[in-house]
Parts: sequence; C-alpha cells; structure tokens
Amino acid sequence: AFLINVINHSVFAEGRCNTGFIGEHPELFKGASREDFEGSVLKFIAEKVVNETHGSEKNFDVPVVPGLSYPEGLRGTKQILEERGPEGVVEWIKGQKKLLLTDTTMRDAHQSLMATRMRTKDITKIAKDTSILAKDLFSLGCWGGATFDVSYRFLKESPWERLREIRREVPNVLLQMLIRGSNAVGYKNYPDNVIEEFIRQASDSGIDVFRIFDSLNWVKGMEVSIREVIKNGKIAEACICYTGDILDHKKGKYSLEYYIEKAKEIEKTGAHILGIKDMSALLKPYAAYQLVKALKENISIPIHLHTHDTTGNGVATCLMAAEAGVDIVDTSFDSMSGLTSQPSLNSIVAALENTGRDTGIDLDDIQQISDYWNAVRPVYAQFESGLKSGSAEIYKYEIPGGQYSNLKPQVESFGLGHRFNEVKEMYRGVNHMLGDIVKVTPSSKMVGDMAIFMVKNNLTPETLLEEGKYLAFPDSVVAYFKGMMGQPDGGFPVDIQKLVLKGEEPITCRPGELLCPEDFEGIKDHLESQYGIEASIEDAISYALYPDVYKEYLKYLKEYGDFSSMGSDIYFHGLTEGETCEIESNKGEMLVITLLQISKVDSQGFRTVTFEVNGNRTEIKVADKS
Ligand code: 3PY
Ligand code: ZN
Repeated sequence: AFLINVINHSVFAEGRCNTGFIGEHPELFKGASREDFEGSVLKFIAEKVVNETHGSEKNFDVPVVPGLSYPEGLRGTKQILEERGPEGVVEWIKGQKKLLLTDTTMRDAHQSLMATRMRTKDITKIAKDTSILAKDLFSLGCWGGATFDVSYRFLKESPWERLREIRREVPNVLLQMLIRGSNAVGYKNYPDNVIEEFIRQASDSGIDVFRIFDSLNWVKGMEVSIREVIKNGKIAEACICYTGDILDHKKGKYSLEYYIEKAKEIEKTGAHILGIKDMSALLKPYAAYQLVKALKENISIPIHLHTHDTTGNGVATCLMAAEAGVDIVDTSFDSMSGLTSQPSLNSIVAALENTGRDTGIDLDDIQQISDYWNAVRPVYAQFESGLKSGSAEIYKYEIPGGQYSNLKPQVESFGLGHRFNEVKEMYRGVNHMLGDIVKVTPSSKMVGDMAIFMVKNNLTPETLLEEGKYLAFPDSVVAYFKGMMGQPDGGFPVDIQKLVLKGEEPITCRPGELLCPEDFEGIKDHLESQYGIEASIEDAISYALYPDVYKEYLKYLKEYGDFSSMGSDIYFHGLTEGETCEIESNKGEMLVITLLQISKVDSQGFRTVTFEVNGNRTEIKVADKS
C-alpha cells in the first residue's frame, strides 16, 4: 500500500517533490507487496499514456515463440568446451569443412540497428528455441559492447541477470561477449583488477567466448584480458580491428603486411582465435579474400570474421572470406540483419547450401527464429535511425555501424542537425589530422566528439593550432592525447598533443599500470550503507565501471520499481483505451490490467486514468505536461 499512499500524496501527485523524495524516505518501502507493485505499474503506464503515447492506437503482431522442448541428447559447441577445453574447441574448429556461424541478434544487431534497446524479456523468450533450432551455431553473440551500459542506463535492467537467464535457456551453444580490452564494457581504461574481476564474473555467469579488442590495435592493451580469459578456462578471441583498404596501395598505413604482423603478435599472446573486427564495414569482398588467405598462411589459430552490412557488401564479404578459408563468420537472423547490423544468417546459409562450405543449418528451422524477431522489431521502431539502404559512402567516412546510426541524433543534440554533412566531413578530417587511426569504441567516440567540437567552434584543421589555444577540448580528446586509451601506431601528432594537453605530460605505458586497484569491499560497504542493498561482487563491479549510472539504476528501482516482466509493447507504448495486458508481479502473481479511460484534462492540468486490475477499478491522477 505504500506506493498507493505515495502516489496519492498531494506533494507527489502534483509533481512538487523531486526524485529524491522516496529515496530519502526508506520507511515507505517496508513490506513492499503486490499492491506496491501494482501501484508502481499503474503509475508507470498512466504516465506513459498521458505524457508520451496519449493512448494512441498500436498495431503490433504478437511474436510467435515455437515453444519447443529440449530434445534428448541436445549437444553443441558448449559441450565441446566442457569436455575438451578451449584447445579442444580450437582443434574441433580446425577439423570443420563447413563455415561456422555466430548469431549476433542478441547483441550487435540491436546495438547497431536500434541503439542497443532490446530488453531482456524479448531476448530470453526466444533463447530456448534458438538453442534447439539453431543448435549448430558456433556461438551466440549476446553480451558486452554497449549492452551493459544501456541495460542499466535506459532499460533499468540488470545485465548480469540477463546473462544468467540466457545461459539457463541455452545449455548447448557457446555464449560470446565483446570486451573492449582495458576499457571493458566502458569508454575509458580501468584498473587491471576491475578487468580481471569483470572477466571472472562474466565467466561464472555464462560467457564462454570473449572477443577482445583494443580501440587502437595496441596489443599491449589486450594482454590483461587475454591472460584472465585463459586463466578462467574460457576462449580468448583477440582481434585485429580492420580499417583503411588493403586493396588501395596508396593508403600505406593499413596494408596487408600491417595486419599480418598484428595477427602474428596476437597469436603469440596465447589467444585461441583471431578475430577480424570490421566494425565499420570497410572490408571489401576481394580484400576479405586476400586478407583471410594471407592470414591463413601466416598464423595457425582459427579466424573469426565480424563485419557489418552498412555498405551493402556484407554478404559478399563473408562469402569471399569463406572461399579463402575463414573458419567462422558473424551474421544475424535476417529480420534483424542488414544496414548497420550484420549480414543475414539466412542468406549465407542459403548461399552455401550444396557447396563445400555448407553450414549444415536448416533454413526452415532458423526461419522460425527470424519470424519471431520480425514481429519484435516494430516495437523498437522509435530507436531505429531511419536508414533505408546500405551506403557506400561509409568507405569514405570510416564510421562504425553503431556510431553511424547514432551520430545524427548526437549532432542534433548539439543543435547542429543542419550541419550533419559537415560533421561527417570533419570526422574524416579529424582522422587525417590524428594520423589515420583505428576508429572503434572508444577511439571512434573521441573522433566523433572532436569532429562535433570543431564544427561547433567553427575550427578547421588549418586554424586549429592557432584558435584552439584558448579552448578546453572534450574529455575524450584529452584522455586520448594523454595516452589513456593506449598508444596509436605511428604515435600522436606532437603539436596537437601539446595544444590539447596544455602542459600536462602524456603517458606511454599501459594506463592500467598506473591506476590504483579498485577496492571492491569498500564499494560493497558503500552500497550497503547508502542504498540498503546486500551488495554482491557483481554490484560492486557495475559500480566500479559506471558509478553514476549504477547509482541512478538503484535509485530508479527504489523509486519506481522493476518493470522487467512487463511486455515491451506496454513498456514502450503503454496501453490504448480498452486494451488489456497481463504482467507478472515480483511475487509471481498475475495482474490482468485493462485501461478503461483517459479523462480530459481538468482545471489543474491533471488527467485521471482509470484501470481495471483483476476485476477492481483503480484511478491514477497524472499531471499532463503537454
Ligand atoms: C562496441 O564496442 O560496442 C562495438 O560494437 C564496437 O564495434
Ligand atoms: Zn560490430
């Protein structure tokens, strides 16, 4: 009843309290019950319909879940890892003639198409059927990258819980994550013990394959992660990030020889698999053939190709890589593929049928999973970029898939929407100014921040050194020039470094060597005393990675509740008048909620939203902010 009391409190109802109101009154939470959950759900829906969706019509198909049972003796790559260890998996990969496939739908596909907003409920609902119908996948790319941050920041869900739930549903296929080397799942370097503890917990919670990269291709920046993954008995896939164009001999820096040398360096670290990470879809089909062929001649660990379809050439790149002997490629179920996402899994399976690299995957089986995602996707339409086709323009700008779809809103948020083309040109100009660097999170974000900064301040590469003297540069740019993202091949342009650092000394060692180890016990004590939670090591790691985001998440849960059991159509679009939904309470009881009516605005600017909940009428008053 406490939430009903809170909601009906005149201070709260009139919006006169700040968000700290409930946080400062923990006594309100004593004995949180089904009624409390009901109150917070109704308040959430009422807010949504009054101030966002206005009860407008929705027309979503219900995603069909095949609902299969695990067949007896279901096996997959996970069993190979369990029985034979990472080396056994490597031997097994080498023995395969077929092209092995990773599905990225649960991570990079939605990160690249819909700003990483896929909720856990939509992922876990199809996880069991995926493990059965797509049992021959090499792995499911389902965690890491931006999903960790976005889960807490926007979806108010625990990424750890998501991982455990996927693991429970998928007993037979390797689960894979993306880790940004010393930047973990963040945008800056963390102390070594944060990286180590993060990897340990991710391993314990279900990750089998760690795809590790460094945003400047600095192998030293990956060493702590590789070592820790190996220590945990998991598979270390270390990457070369692909940039430039090996076919264009005028572009000297990122030549075929450059990648061969990097790959050899990576093999020496003990990594089990080499990843080719083509985050910006720059690896053209014939370049893929040349690159894979040359790498196969120079290293003996398996090769796993990751590309995007931003340029429209993704499937062709994968097929040419397959022809050259690549072991594994990343794809996504076709309804979640293409554009800034991965090339289509279904298309590649079909293309290779009855060839020497036939994947052995059944097209009718995976169609059922594609159909599910096809019905889920429209619910997230508001997060899509509006990009209607592939764009070969990307070869010119070298902007990663996820960043490309996010750059426009970022530029608009600075009031520079009308200068978007200038920002793209400047992205290219900044890259050139910095000596042509690898651009992937977080170095890509730094280049984007610098490009926006230059356009905003009307700077050009020619005027920067003079006019930049009195300007404070964005944090990411300062961190880069200080050496806090690692060391780029070819070093830093010294004049710009001096300009940005304004007297501060850069470092040349691994930032992790200088950062003080994190005190996890101290963090746990802090969380316990400040937020009254019994903090686990996972909570402490999340706080160490994203202190402010994590604190906001805890506050949100306390103030509003946990809505992870709510369907995404309701979560994002509320209810329409006359519509009914079912939501399971935190105690496992079912709430059957019908939105009966949204009243007209009253003289004080409030609307009354009338619901029926399990047969009882309830009214919620909400201030109309329009
Ligand atoms: C990430 O770091 O999240 C990426 O997907 C980089 O391509
Ligand atoms: Zn990617």
